Amino acid sequence: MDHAVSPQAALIVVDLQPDFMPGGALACHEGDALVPGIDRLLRSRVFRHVVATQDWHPRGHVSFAGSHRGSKPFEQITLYGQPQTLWPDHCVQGTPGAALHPGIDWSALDVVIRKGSDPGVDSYSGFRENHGPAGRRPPTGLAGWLRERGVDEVFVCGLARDVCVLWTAQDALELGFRARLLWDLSRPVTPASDDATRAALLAQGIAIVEAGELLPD
Ligand code: VGL
Ligand code: ZN
Repeated sequence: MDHAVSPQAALIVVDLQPDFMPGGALACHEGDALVPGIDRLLRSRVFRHVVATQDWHPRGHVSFAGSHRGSKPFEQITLYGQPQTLWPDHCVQGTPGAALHPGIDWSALDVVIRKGSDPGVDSYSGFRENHGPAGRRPPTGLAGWLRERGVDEVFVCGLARDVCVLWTAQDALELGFRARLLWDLSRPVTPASDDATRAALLAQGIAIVEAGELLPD
């Protein structure tokens, strides 16, 4: 049967972890609404290559408001000369909130990229940390993993649409992959950001697609 997904395309499921869902430490708006759709997409086996990223911070991580005396969650500080949002403490290594979401059948998953493990650096994108020495952002190895498998196109879904999903799609494009964002299979931390997210994607040539376009009828 003919459908829209090339065998050289990968699905990247970003940070589908309980801490980003309602009741979690850093809940996204309707953050659990995408779980059945992502589960269905994984079970459909339309992607030959499937990656998950996992936000995976040590206790006391620099991005945590709790690590900065007198600071509150969602405040901005300057870190390495760049704005850094301070988040509620979240996705602490080994805690249930940091697990890959237990409501998903992960059996089609090929690889998990853990990120944000450096205590002093945040990592929104699955491809590169936010900061690094000499202005270079250290790679996670994901680009090489994809290239070695002949992948030239990625579809990004998960949480959060305005943070890690967006950064992952933008890095994918910058690193030479065609990139698309699965809008209905992502949700934002800040719903008011959606217009800006759409505009950024449009300006950069990252197509917005819906899961229904990928599944065979
Ligand atoms: C995320 C903020 C902090 C995300 C991760 O997954 O979008 N956002 N850490
Ligand atoms: Zn984080």
